[in-house]
Amino acid sequence: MQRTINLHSPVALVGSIFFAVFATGSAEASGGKSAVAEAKVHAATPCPLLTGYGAVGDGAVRVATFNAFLNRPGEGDLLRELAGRDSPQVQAVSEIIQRVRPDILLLNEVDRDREGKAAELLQKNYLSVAQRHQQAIEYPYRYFASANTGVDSALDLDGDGRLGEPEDAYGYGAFPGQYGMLLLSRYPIETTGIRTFQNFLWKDMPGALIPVDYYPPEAQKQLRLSSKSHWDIPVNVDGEILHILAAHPTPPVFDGPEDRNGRRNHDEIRFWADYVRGENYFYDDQGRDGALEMGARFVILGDYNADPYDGDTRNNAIWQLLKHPDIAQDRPPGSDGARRDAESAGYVNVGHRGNPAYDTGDFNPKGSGNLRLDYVLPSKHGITPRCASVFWPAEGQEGWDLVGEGYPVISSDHHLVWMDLDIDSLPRE
Ligand SMILES: [Ca+2]
Ligand SMILES: [Ca+2]
Ligand SMILES: [Ca+2]
Ligand SMILES: [Ca+2]
Repeated sequence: MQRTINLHSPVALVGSIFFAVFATGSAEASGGKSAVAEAKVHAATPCPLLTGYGAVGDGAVRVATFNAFLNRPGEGDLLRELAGRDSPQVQAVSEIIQRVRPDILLLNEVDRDREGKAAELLQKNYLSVAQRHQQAIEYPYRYFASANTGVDSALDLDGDGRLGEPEDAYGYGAFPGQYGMLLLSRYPIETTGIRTFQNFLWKDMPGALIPVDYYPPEAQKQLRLSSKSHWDIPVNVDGEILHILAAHPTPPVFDGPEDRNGRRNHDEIRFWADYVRGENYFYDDQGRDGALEMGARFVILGDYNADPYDGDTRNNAIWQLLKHPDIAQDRPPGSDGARRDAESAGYVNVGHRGNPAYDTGDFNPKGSGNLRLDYVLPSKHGITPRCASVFWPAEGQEGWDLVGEGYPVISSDHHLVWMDLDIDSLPRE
């Protein structure tokens, strides 16, 4: 239906290169006719002419994050859908991945079944299958683990007198693993070094923003910080370790004046800020204490449900990362498609303070409007960021049929964000 544009090589190749340059270049020239001015923030370095999709070259590692909308209403629904090869939405998601060709990719909102079979089926029936005229892509390494979503707390967390609802789980969800996370990698994962923080208690973060007048004392003792999980996954890139720090903090909305979700979103983001700073309060699900080793190389990935300027976060929560002294991020990835989508959709987008070229989520213009929610944030240490972009083609550009106006959803309501990184050697102790 929507998937009608079929460009063949070499036209497709030229189109891809043109788009990569065009998208990042126009993000740099922000504003235009848009009502938003954010002149002080520069766009990410545009990709060099011959570094279009799938042509990283020169040993750079392409790292990406994508909230892929692979969540379904019922337990087992996604598995049934992935058992075939003909879901138009999963095909569109897979084509985007095949076009961008990340080496390391975090997917948010993938329902995790108890055996983690969805990851196998996604690889076998979609990513290993060439979508339209793209090349198949293989991820020999992956990490897919449990999340707090849908895990019942046995408490009435939303205080409505009913137990066992999605709102009463440790993370909002209708069944365990709904809206889970999946890491895919072409480089080996150092499995013995993986740390997860699914069970870390919110109260154990010093100065936690738990709304103490809202939650009864027994709930405060039991609440977990992470709405899904927080993962520290060491990936071995040709002998150099890159820590992938993955999370998906709760949206700061769907709450009341106590702002319980806004407070949790803030602290879920704070978790990484403190972790890379070397604070000492952490303990993981594997029984080890402590923060990230000082001087380690890392990239923070995921949908953080927090725009730097707009939306409903508490105390502009994402600035805990965007202004962090150990994180290299002053040039956001952008796209021409995001800028033009905000212009054509209008409504609340017109009043947004953030540069629309940096938005990654395409939402109801009469609701939240488009927001920048998805992040690839590398450490200053041991990494040189090269170029970056958001897969959001504008109308008329190649690939627009994979994203469209945003509603109805063709691939996802979020867009894939990617960045090419040079891995620099670290001094050996
Ligand atoms: Ca309830
Ligand atoms: Ca709120
Ligand atoms: Ca916006
Ligand atoms: Ca839209």
